[in-house]
Amino acid sequence: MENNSPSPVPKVGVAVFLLEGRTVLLGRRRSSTSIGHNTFGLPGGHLEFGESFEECAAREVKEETGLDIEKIEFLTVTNNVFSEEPKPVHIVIIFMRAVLPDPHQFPQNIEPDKCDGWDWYEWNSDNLPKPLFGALGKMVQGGFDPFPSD
Ligand code: IPR
Ligand code: MG
Repeated sequence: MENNSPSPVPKVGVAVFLLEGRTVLLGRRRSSTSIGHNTFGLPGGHLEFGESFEECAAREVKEETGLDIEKIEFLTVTNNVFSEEPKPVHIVIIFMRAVLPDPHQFPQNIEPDKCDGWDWYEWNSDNLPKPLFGALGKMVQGGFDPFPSD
């Protein structure tokens, strides 16, 4: 029998704003086993035992898109309780940013069971796809800017 009771402890996720010009990489999530089904989210996933945030960011982006990244930097952290999900979960999400060493690399959809495909979107509320993954939507509403100020 399926267990729909909440996970007893919070998890840690790492999500990556992969920046190219004024755009970010987003994909529509397919989440039969995870959260945010049909919402557009950043590449990322769960922190593994012993990993640094930077290592997790690089691993998850590679696993999900085939892309190598560099200049990986911490941006912010959010505390997220997904109580309305089929399997409620509490995830602390570490948001990182990074860029491509080779801007001519194209993202591949390496995990089609988890994502419909990746594309680049301008980071403003008019041009972003909808619906956004919950935590990301709140950041847009709050005016969060993942781009460096210089
Ligand atoms: P996986 O590890 O399957 O990529 O998990 P995810 O994409 O559901 O990630 C969960 C944490 C996210 C929201 C940063
Ligand atoms: Mg993921």
